[in-house]
Amino acid sequence: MAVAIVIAALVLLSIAFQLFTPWWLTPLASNWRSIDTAFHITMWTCGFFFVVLNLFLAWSIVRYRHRKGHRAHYEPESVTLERRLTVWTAVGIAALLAPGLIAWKAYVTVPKNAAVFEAVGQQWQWSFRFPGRDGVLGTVSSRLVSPDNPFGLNPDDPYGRDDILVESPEVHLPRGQPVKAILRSKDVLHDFFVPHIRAKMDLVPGIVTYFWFTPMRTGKFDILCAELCGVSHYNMRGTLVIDEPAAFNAWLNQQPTFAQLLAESRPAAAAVAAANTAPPVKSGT
Ligand SMILES: [Cu+2]
Repeated sequence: MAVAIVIAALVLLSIAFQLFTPWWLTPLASNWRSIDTAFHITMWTCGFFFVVLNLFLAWSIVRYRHRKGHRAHYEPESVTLERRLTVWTAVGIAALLAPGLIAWKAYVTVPKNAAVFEAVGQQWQWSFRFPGRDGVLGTVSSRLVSPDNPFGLNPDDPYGRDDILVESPEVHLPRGQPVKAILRSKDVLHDFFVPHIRAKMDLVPGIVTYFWFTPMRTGKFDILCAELCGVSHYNMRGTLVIDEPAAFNAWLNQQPTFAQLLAESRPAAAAVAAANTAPPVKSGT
């Protein structure tokens, strides 16, 4: 009997927690209402069956408790019952997965007019790349990553010369413009997550992943890494700033291109090389 009361209390507490929790979805800042819809369908369906099944369990414990003169009916197998359970479970899971698949297809079907940016993850920071005037991101290789070329851009690829490199965890995007996010990792698994955008996708070393979204309102939103990626994983944060298009263009124009960074790093590299080859200065005693 006590177990039945505990189960019923757990159901009531769970319902109360759902109704009064302060931890709910952040206000939506993108076009992905379909992801919220899929989330709500899943949550209310699971919630309904959670309540019904647990109350049925509590009722069964009371109804079929041990009493003198009552004997349990022993039935180890019931083919009919198992068949019904299998069929209805399959129908239930398919019904739960279907809306998610529809939302997912829309999430990775990039519209033709989408702009592009790249988010690069490494332990434990974000950096970003835009394609520059030609609209095409230059080719990259992890073999080319160095302190002077942190993005691993191919210096011989003309498409990469005008690429705009943002070596800071703050990235800006224009409001109202569909954008394709291309995701790349330099080391381990990371996950690009902006809760307000409903954007979440793994960065997998060796492959490039992507999704798209349209920012719908201006503001500052947290970028998080949602994949446990090492000791400073908790600190792998960034900021997504959604600007009006004019303010976005002004910000983008202030960021350096790969060609500019190369021109800056070459004299510096030459100076370092010259310093290394100079004879060591003797201490004067
Ligand atoms: Cu990470």
